[in-house]
Amino acid sequence: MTTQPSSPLKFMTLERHIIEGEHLHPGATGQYSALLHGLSLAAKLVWREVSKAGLVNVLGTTDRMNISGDVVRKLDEFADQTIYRMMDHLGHLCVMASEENEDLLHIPEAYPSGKYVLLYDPLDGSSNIDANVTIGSIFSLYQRVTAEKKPGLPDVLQPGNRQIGAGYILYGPSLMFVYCTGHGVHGFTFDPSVGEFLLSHENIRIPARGSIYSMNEGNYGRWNSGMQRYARWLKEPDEPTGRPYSSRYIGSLVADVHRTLLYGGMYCYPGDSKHPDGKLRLMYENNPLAYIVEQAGGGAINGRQRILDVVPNSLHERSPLFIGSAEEVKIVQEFLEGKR
Ligand code: FDP
Repeated sequence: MTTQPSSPLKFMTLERHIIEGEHLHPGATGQYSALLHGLSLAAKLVWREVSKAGLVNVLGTTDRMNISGDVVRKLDEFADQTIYRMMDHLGHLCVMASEENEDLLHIPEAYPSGKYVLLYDPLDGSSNIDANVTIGSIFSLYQRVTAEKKPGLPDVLQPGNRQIGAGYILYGPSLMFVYCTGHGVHGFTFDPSVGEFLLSHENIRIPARGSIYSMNEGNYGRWNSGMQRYARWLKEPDEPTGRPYSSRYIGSLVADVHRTLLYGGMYCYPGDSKHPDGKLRLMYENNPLAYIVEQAGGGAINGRQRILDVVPNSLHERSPLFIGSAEEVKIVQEFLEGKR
């Protein structure tokens, strides 16, 4: 006997999803879609390298330090160059900036220039690479704002609320592409047997509350009193508020935020007495992740204001980050403001 599925199976590839998204914007030229397609291709190329990391000579460090003073690992460099080379000749970008490079990344003169701007963190969590722990790439898209022939810093130094799209790629047990262009946050899992990203997480909504917290508590002694009170509060037993919360800290921001997006909870990387602005980079990490989490119904602040409203001063500036479920963000904010 043959059985019919009760509803037709719907396979949504990333490519089709991007094109359907384009149809929501009458007059769209397809340039923006081409950018997302380019990024998904770069993801596959980086994944190919990451997935054989223990087998070929791609683990370990180069002899370079990046602008932030971190040692550049071989895979950092590979991911950085792969994303740049994938995106430089499409004709849709006017300029790029990457966490690994001190200055703006201009489009070679031989290629046409477009109206979009790409910022990216090629390999986030890279200190985890050699231990085969989930890492990722993060990207952020803006529209060009300058009119001169050559694009410049104002095109890149835009507040996060001007983003027109953002996403991340997770190199974990499976390869995932999560993106948002203002119409929901959608996750795609790569199916190696067909070579396609398939929709696996449609319209992700972050739970309003959560019971997981994620932070590097090794820094506790350097936190201010509000942050220390909050960290103690999370661990106090209290049934009505579901405490103590569980602690989870991978140490790859993109993976910690992905878990927070799916399960709810709170991720914090505060400033401390040694590093008042914390560790994370506003333009390459905080802004794109804040855009995604807000679009999924959550929140993201730097302790004083909404991350997306921060006006950036420099390409590589750092900023504290408190990101997660909407209710949890309110609670941490109260602690930081001394109201608890
Ligand atoms: P990494 O240095 O390994 O690239 O911003 C970079 C980052 O990792 C984040 O991905 C991660 O969450 C954070 O640093 C970890 O910092 P700590 O080691 O201070 O916890």
